[in-house]
Amino acid sequence: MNRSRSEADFAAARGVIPGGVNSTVRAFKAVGGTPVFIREAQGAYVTDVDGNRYVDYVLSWGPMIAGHAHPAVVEAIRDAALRGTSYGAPTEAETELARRIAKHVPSVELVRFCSSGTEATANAVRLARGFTGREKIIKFAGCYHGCADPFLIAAGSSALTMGVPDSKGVTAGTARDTINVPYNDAAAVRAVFENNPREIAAVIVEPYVGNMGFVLPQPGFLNALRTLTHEFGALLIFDEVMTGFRVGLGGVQEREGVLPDLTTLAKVIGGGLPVGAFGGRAEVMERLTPDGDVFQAGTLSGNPLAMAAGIATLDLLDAALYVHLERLGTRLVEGFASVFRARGVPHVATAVGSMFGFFFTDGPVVDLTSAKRSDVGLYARFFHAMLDRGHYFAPAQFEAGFLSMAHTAAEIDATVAAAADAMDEVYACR
Ligand code: KE4
Repeated sequence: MNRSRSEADFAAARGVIPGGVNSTVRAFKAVGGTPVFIREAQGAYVTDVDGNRYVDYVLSWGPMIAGHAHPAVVEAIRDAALRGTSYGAPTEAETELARRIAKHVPSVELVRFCSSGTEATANAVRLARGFTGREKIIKFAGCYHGCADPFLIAAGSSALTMGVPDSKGVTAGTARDTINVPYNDAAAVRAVFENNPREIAAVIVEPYVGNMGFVLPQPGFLNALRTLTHEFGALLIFDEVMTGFRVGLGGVQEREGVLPDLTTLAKVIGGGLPVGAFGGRAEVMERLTPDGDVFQAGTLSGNPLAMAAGIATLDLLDAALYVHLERLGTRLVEGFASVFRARGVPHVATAVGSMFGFFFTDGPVVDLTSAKRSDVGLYARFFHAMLDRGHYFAPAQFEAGFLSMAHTAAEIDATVAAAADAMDEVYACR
């Protein structure tokens, strides 16, 4: 497949943008090769600058559940843009989108908008610290909450009391206040609470993980986090930036019946435009400025075009859609499983709502340690073999896959057929 223009574009971009990209994962470092530069996208497909067309399972890392350039979303953005693009003043559209989120997400009574998932999680942690008067947070190894300093922390040697920076530029002081524990390990969470009495402000978790590959909670894990945070006086934050309006209208918290104190959202609620949001119980949210004492601000928070795109997108979603998308996702992962099984390729594959994922390991994958046992070299070869056949997956093993309203059984079956051919190419040559 000729991608010479992407190669030229990448060289040009690197002359003026660090690494040639504006978000790290786009650089294809995890799979090698040159990132594909996109010219346009329609429905379930993206087209690169060389004119190659791909079935898109990245969907901008989640936002495009309506499919690319959905007419209703494009029209809503156009109508809004004709009335101006930003005012820095409140608008009715912000109230309209907030009402939709409060209606669908069970734990959300009040919601504040910002412009990215990182802003949402960073503000949610500040709010939890302000509300509890405590400073430390617990997060889970392999869960990603955006690129704010408190989250770029790895487990430290004294794993029960403090973390270590996971990026240059993050200070030891910041790392001291973030404690990493293994996902699905409620006992480790209890131990951290007992080792840090009355110091933990919040536990933040991806209730279904999309950032170490697609990994689900073990039965009872989310309930255990709810019980532990109540017992020790900390807030529970569900980071549903990726799962919100992805695994169902009410997210993981509705599917699992576990209500957090705060929820972070982004991606789908912006319909592809920059939006983040954090919301929860009124008692907590009312601590935000201007009425409360926990500061938050943002020039483009609640931007009218982003609100219009979000409202138009959410108004396309209903419960039946998620049943349909989960059927498509199941068709895909079962098709993959039959391809991999027929070739003796160790694998685990999962689909829930409009998300899916697969690992090349004989599983089970329950945390970062077990996820890292997967064959990332095989994933990279499979990724490129599929890309060359016109099927675009996440350019990294430790990500999730997504479906949209525009995907049909025809795309799924074509992808499964391509996977058989791709795996013959890459697995035979091991
Ligand atoms: P943003 O700041 O990228 O809008 O959101 C950060 C974030 C927070 N929480 C969760 C659960 C997330 O998945 C994300 C962002 N997801 C990545 C995909 N792994 C976005 C892709 C990228 O970084 O370019």
